[in-house]
Amino acid sequence: MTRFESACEKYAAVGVDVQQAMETLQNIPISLHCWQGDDVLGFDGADALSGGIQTTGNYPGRARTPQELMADIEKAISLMPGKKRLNLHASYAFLGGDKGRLDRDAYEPRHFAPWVEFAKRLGLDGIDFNPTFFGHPMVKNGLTLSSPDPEVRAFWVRHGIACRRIAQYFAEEMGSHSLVNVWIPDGLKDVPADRLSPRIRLRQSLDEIFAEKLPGVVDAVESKVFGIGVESYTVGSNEFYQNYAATRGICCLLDNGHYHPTEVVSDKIPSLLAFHDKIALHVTRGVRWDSDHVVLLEDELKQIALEIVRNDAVNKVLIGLDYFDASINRIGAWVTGQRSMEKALLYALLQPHDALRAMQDNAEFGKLMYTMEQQKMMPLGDIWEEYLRRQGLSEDWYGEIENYEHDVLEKRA
Ligand code: RNT
Ligand code: ZN
Repeated sequence: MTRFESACEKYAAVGVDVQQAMETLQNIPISLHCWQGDDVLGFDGADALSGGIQTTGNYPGRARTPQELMADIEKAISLMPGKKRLNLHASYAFLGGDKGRLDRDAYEPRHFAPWVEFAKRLGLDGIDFNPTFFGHPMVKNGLTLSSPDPEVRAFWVRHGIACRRIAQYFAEEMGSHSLVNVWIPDGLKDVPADRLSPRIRLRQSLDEIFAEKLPGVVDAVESKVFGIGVESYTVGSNEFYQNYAATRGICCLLDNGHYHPTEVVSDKIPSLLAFHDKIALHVTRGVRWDSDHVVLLEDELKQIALEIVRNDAVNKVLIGLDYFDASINRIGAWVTGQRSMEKALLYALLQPHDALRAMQDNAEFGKLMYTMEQQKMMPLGDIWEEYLRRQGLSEDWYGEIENYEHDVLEKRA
């Protein structure tokens, strides 16, 4: 008997169908953030990151052109199991002759045509999109959609509108929805005199951006608790966006690096599922001040996956990754994070949820605790290796990263 067969028996004994779990996992799309490859700079002119987010490190081999970024994404994807989507930012436009001529409020679908071609060639499930409200001179005093300056606000509203149209084009081309996620850096370093007016202006700006009905677009808003240099006040707070999303019938995007340290996204998922038929995630790992470390298979990640799986929400929770590490091989970082998410989902898919729920309902709490602890010692790794093997992959992948570093990245001096 192979290790896999023996593992299947153990899972069968607790009522878990391993084949079914592997099949489900292979069909859960994970949206892959393009910005891990170039330290979130994009290709439309920014030379530094701004807006309270920061990459640290200068590991050699950062992608400097769209072509390099595509090659790196392709390499990363070749080592990732499961179904993948591509998550782009507006700053990754192919501007060609329009560089310096057209600004972000005038980007068009054609500036993203090479990405569509790329995503189709790689057989990706769809393309998600993000307006880029940072790294640009029209961010005035750290503000965009909540600015008191009507010109600043109008510029960024036009950007939001343009981005939703680009996303509609992605949806039509790819035959799959496009999630458009609005995150803005707006906030203040120190104590505000007025916390309400910026929020009223943000509400108004968002209403203008979302006015057009676009059937392929799934709109989302992403809250944050604070950013570097924006410590005292964030306009787009959790309460602001949850109320906004609920009243406008759009989606909340939960980034698990964006909450107070003892708040957990795993508990927010079922709270929102009681009211929303879709939720979006930015899966990341917060470490002290940084909200964007590479995703690892940690307890909270497992809890997030459990809430998705046990609530039958695999089609309701749109999973995207959001982290950026410039201090290690960037492609390896991409793969480690994506595989961690896959492992967490597999862990969650291999649990006897009906039996566990019955124990809770019957108030058999001691037995529930005992059974949940048992799950932690099950032979997950044997199933994972078989899952990889069926997709022509294995756990032994870092050599490929080292070769690519040697053959490609080191030549980008
Ligand atoms: C920033 C947000 C946002 C960005 C990306 C680049 O705190 O998490 O999602 O990380 O849009
Ligand atoms: Zn995020």
